[in-house]
Amino acid sequence: MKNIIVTGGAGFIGSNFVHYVVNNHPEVNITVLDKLTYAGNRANLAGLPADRVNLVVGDIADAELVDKLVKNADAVVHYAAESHNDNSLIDPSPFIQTNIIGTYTLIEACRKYGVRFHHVSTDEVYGDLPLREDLPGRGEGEGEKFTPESRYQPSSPYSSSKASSDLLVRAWVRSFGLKATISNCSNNYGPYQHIEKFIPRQITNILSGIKPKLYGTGKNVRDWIHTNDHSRAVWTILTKGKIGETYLIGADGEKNNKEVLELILQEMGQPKDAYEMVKDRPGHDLRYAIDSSKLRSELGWEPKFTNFEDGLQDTINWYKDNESWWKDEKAEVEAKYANNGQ
Ligand code: NAD
Ligand code: TDX
Repeated sequence: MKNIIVTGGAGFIGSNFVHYVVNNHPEVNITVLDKLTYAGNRANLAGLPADRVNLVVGDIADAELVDKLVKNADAVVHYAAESHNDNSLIDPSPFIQTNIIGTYTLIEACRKYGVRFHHVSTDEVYGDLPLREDLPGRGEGEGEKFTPESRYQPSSPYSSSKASSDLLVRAWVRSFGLKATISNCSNNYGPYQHIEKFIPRQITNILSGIKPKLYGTGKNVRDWIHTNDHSRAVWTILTKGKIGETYLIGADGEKNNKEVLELILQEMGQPKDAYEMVKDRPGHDLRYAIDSSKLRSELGWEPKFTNFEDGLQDTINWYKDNESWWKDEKAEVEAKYANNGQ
């Protein structure tokens, strides 16, 4: 695998993967295909060697461009997406266009040229799980986590568009022999995450003198994984995964939103209750939890960033040290939320 295309490689997780490959696999050259939407940022690729990383600014739904690039590639690792649930509730249309039509465009080109495809997806395609406190036996039994066999029942326009794209990939594998794998990962955190997302929004709120905003009661649980662990998992699946298989990526990082916010406040020297409760997200998924035993036992992957508090502190430090990366966008992002009562 010498020449790979990374779609969405100027976004949060895609750019982390590009850095990971450049630093760990010197034989690989990367073409990043990214539209540079509000979520894409050239700065995320700064400092990478120009002879190994080439940024093509373009749309994954542009069939002509995609055909030209895929023709000369050994593999496509597909991260590009509209990725924010709250945005999908305001206007679903770009989610349908990029996540569904865009994925369709890529797999058609990969089918034509017999190119290996890895589809990066989310645990949200499986809908949500009951809170552990509401489970019989306090949730210690079976059936408490998502597995690759879990039923698809997405809740939001975002997650249903990702579910649609997963199903297209599965059908292209079965009907056309597309050489594809799929991964469904839990919530990522780390540097370079857009400030519309929960953790960076609250960190940059505190740094801007704005009170953090918690949706609803804060009981909703997310299963956090450091984005570096996600990148290593995707590389493992790309190189060792079995064609046609789905792998779930997670690091046993379940925490409710209130706990996460209190940790951020504590680590930033604020009182534990220095936040506001705001309007809940419509259709807000209750709990996500990943069973990643297939990835661990079959492909030998293990997460390395298992101390959430330490990873969070590093993330806070990164936003403190890189104000110029986020400051210009802060007012606009908060105005959009305020307009929505959040
Ligand atoms: P992001 O919003 O930070 O980045 C998305 C990138 O895709 C941006 O660089 C953007 O410019 C690009 N893009 C958007 N539309 C495009 C188009 N039509 N053509 C080309 N490029 C386009 O998202 P992220 O959080 O880095 O997520 C990346 C992928 O990982 C997504 O597929 C997402 O569903 C998946 N994922 C994310 C998480 C998470 O916690 N953030 C968890 C699991 C899976
Ligand atoms: O201000 C906020 N307050 C708040 O309480 C925001 C922005 C969010 N929340 C809550 C909603 C969620 O329960 O925090 C949790 C995390 O929210 P997001 O960061 O928006 O992530 P989520 O909706 O869980 O989806 C994320 O993980 C799965 C990514 O954005 C998706 O791309 C990925 O597929």
